[in-house]
Amino acid sequence: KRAHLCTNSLGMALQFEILARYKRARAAKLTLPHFTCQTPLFMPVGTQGTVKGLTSSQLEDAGCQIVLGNTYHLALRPGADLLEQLGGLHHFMNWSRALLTDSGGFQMVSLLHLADITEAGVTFQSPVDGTSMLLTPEESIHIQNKIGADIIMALDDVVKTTITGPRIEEAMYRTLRWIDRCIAAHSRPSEQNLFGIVQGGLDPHLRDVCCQGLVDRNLPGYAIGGLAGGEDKDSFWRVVAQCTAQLPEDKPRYVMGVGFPLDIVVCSALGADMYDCVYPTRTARFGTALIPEGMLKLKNADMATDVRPLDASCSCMVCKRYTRAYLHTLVTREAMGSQLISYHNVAYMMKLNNDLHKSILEGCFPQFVQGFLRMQFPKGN
Ligand code: PRF
Ligand code: ZN
Repeated sequence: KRAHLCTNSLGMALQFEILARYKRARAAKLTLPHFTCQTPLFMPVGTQGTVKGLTSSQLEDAGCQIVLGNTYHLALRPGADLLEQLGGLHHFMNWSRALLTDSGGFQMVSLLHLADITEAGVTFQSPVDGTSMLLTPEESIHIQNKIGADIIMALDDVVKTTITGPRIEEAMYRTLRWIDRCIAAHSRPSEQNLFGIVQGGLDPHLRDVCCQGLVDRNLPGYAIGGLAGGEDKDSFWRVVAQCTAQLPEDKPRYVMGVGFPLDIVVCSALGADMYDCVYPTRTARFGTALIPEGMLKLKNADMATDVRPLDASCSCMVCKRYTRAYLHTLVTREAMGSQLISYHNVAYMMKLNNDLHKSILEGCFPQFVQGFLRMQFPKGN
């Protein structure tokens, strides 16, 4: 059932066809080895080979096109060799659509404060037995080759955008040195697409050097990293705007760690195509549903007697079957509560993707953005 992809001499395993534009925004068809996707595209995070609370078939029903996995978590459990023996992550989780794995460094640094970055790679204390382990760019790529995702990410040196000084510059140049080690280590370029990651904090010069350096490597796609880490919105959007202007038109652009609906709409207007974040599923587990008006807190007492669906404009399984009152009763008491809200939230994000895609195709992107903003900010702020 694999899409036939023509692999060029540089070994790309994707096609990116822009179907329509509205100024900088693009609606595209992204053909990957396991699935043909529409952009703009949000990818739910399935850290351990599962998007928390949802089965593979529910993800499919909800319209999900790419699921994200993490190299670090999958390498610890079940382990890369075992995954490879069991037929790769697609087979293991019985997911026939596309997968993307992140390289692992960012997760180690953000989850384990024990992680230490040197030129060799990221050193960390194993949470299994406490021994010191080193994830090099080569090792990250070897593991990702075994996991078998459609898109694999380069190992990058990520620092918080809220710090300043020479560490930002060091991390950007190290990310550029590591990309060559990643490219050299990649053993399946005709089956898996290696994306480079732009770093450089909030410094336009460093972002410029990094974009240029990565574009010179002619990769199948590019990510904008190091954002969504507590910087103000203005700085965040400025970096995205600069990077999308410098990255090639004909390759997908992925803003990492971004999943607030408003950010997705703004970044898509700025020419970004792909996003991932734990937000929609994490906020569901805390009892919050995403709706066109913003956030609906199911724990609130006024939900107890509300017999409306979560979102009257949503046609997902949850909105067709259940009331807010029912979900209010389940939430935080029954696992099913967070599962149903997660399902709706993923469906909501997929509908947002689809609305963005369609509005760009139909030439009414500004009207869509206006309508979206009016719903989210009725008072105009
Ligand atoms: N790099 C990697 N993964 C990431 C990020 C990054 O910069 C972000 C943004 N902070 C989220 N996930 N490798
Ligand atoms: Zn719904």
